[in-house]
Amino acid sequence: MSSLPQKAESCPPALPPQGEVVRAPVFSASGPFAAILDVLKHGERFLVCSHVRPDGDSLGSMLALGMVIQQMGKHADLVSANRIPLQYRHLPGSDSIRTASHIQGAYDAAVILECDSIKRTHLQGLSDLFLVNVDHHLTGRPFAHLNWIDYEAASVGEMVYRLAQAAGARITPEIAECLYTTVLTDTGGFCYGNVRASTFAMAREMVEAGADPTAIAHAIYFSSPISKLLLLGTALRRLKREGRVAWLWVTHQDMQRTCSTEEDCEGIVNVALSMAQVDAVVFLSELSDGRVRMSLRSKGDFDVAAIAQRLGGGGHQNAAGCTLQGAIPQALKEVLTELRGAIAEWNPGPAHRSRLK
Ligand SMILES: [Mn+2]
Repeated sequence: MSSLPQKAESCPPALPPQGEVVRAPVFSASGPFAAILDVLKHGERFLVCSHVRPDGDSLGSMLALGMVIQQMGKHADLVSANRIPLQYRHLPGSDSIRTASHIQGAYDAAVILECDSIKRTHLQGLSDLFLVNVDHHLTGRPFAHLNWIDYEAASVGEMVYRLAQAAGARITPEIAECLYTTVLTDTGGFCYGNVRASTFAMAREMVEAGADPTAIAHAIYFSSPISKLLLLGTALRRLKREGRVAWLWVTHQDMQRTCSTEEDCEGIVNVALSMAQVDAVVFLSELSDGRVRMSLRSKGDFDVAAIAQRLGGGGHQNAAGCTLQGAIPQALKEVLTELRGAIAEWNPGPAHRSRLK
């Protein structure tokens, strides 16, 4: 990879307006945050993309960053390898996201959100560009020319918000809606272990800036097509529990029978996690190419990111995933071996122990 351009080091970061409470990294005189801001200030044309099968955080972050770049008087192309899932098509500007598998054209930089590698975007042609990596996954990696990975951020949208503030962007109702969505979805509706007081502070600021929490929650959580619920029913009939671990799955045939798509698999794993006395759940779905997609979820300090990573994937402590070759029985066997081992060795922290009874 080529070295960092000179101009990225030359300019100090913008200071936030006086009296405003902003987190420490914004004030850092050097480091990736300042360099990224500098790249945005000096460049003219940007590509903004995220991971394959985009979720609320990737889409909300892409759209918000695109709008911030536009406010800076610059051009941003938003590209995704997959179409936008139904529940996110209400997001302002969602029709400006182009679905493509190849990147063409000249850009001053490509900002890659929420990815641990170029590969995770499923986009060809990125490796020739100057790459900026903004991520918050435990399994995040410094694969780009500039890498800003903040494991503490509840969503990448929270990081985009910090960039927007430092760039002096106005948080319009449209940007607020996109950023609120990133926090809502990446915390599982303010339920996961990544929720901090600062998460609510940001949510509040987004609502004050014009985000409508009821309308957003309605569009995301109460607008499922019937195919999704029929698929959920199929998965729940297969639900198995063994101690603190539970699992369920759907085949490609199930999806055909219920007229559902891979998109409809989203969220099934969380329904299983709602079970009492279960701390880890895996949901498996057969992809059209014969591979098996796995979604892992956990409660408290039980870490499924480490398990996903051992199987070639990644993610967060409470939400992770990977894709395996082969059939469901084999994939299930592999992941259960990992889960059983990890549960047996797990030493829950005090907060979790009180809930184990
Ligand atoms: Mn995220």
